[in-house]
Amino acid sequence: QIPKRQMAMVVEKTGQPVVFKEIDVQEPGPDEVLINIKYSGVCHTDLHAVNGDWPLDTKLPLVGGHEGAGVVVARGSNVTDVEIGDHAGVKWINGTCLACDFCQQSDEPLCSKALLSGYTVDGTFQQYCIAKAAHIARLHKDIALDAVAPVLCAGITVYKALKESGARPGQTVAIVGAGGGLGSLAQQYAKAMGLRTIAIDTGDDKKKMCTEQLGSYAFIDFAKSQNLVKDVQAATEDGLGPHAVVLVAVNEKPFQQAAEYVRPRGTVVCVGLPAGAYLRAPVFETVIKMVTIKGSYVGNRKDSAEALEFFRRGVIKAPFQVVGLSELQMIYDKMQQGAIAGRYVVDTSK
Ligand code: 8ID
Ligand code: ZN
Repeated sequence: QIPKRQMAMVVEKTGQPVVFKEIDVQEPGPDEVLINIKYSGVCHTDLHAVNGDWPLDTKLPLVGGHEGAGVVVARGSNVTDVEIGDHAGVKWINGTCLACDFCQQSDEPLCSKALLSGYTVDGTFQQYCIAKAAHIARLHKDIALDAVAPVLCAGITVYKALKESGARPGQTVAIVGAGGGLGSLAQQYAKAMGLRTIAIDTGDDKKKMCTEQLGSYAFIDFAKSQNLVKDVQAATEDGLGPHAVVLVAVNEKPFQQAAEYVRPRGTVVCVGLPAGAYLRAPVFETVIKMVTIKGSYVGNRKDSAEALEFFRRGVIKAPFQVVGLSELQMIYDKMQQGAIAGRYVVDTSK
């Protein structure tokens, strides 16, 4: 009952609108599964892929998407621990070699042979998607497939970044880009982990969402602030700044401000990937404040399972809107303008 043809959103040429068209359904290889994707979140990474603005080439033509939740409909001959009918998620890390130095130490995202869903292999903006069985996310059947989709990249990524920040319960973390997909989930994970959050983004809709729905105790509008560094520090009880900063904005500027307002001994975690951007920090303050600046890249299989378990327990609730897969270009246009509060999820049946 698996069809031979299906609908998909295809990037035919970088920098051009995506095309809604019929394509072949692929067959899984020996170590792969075929997943009937029901819903997929739309991440800003998908827009970077369409724009081709990263120093890493995509395959072309490309089916984007890497936050796909659905049902396993076929499996390869070597796959024994996944059943037909199981619910599963396709993540950014589609597969890795499982043998290199990094894979052996559960740093699979650092594997040089990693296959990237919706970037170097076709992703989840189609009805049937292939993934390496070893890396699929296992989803309990009581989890709603639309709501969990954004967790598969945004959730896992911010959960890992918060762990990498070293912030401990009771401490304060600034979330920069708080109104977007990663940012909205970051506030929810931080809250569940016992952290307090300062949200930084722009606009009254995002302010309302961050402070009334997502649990941040302060919101700083970067477009209105006259002195962002001072305002962020002033938002902490003792004025010394947040213990950690998680940067999920898609702009270079905030990456050049964070080290200035982070607390002495604090950690700046870079997650957002603005095209062509460079980090900048004053050497003097970085040294005498003993600041740590680091990057964080998605999560390994265990981070993924942990992030999903937080969600299954019902402690992570982030706003999302569902539209048909055929409306993907509209989402990209809004995302380009920074006009999305939270996450869009596409329904692959429409
Ligand atoms: O593993 C990783 N490191 C990883 C995983 C997933 C995604 C990295 N990413 C990257 C994406 O490729 C993208 O570059 O994280 C970035 C954010 O992805 P997103 O959350 O999916 O993007 P979004 O929904 O468009 O949200 C971005 C937010 O940043 C705000 C915007 O207003 C928007 O709400 N923002 C911008 I643009 N400039 C800002 C600034 N100066 C800002 N917020 C605060 N200060
Ligand atoms: Zn993503």
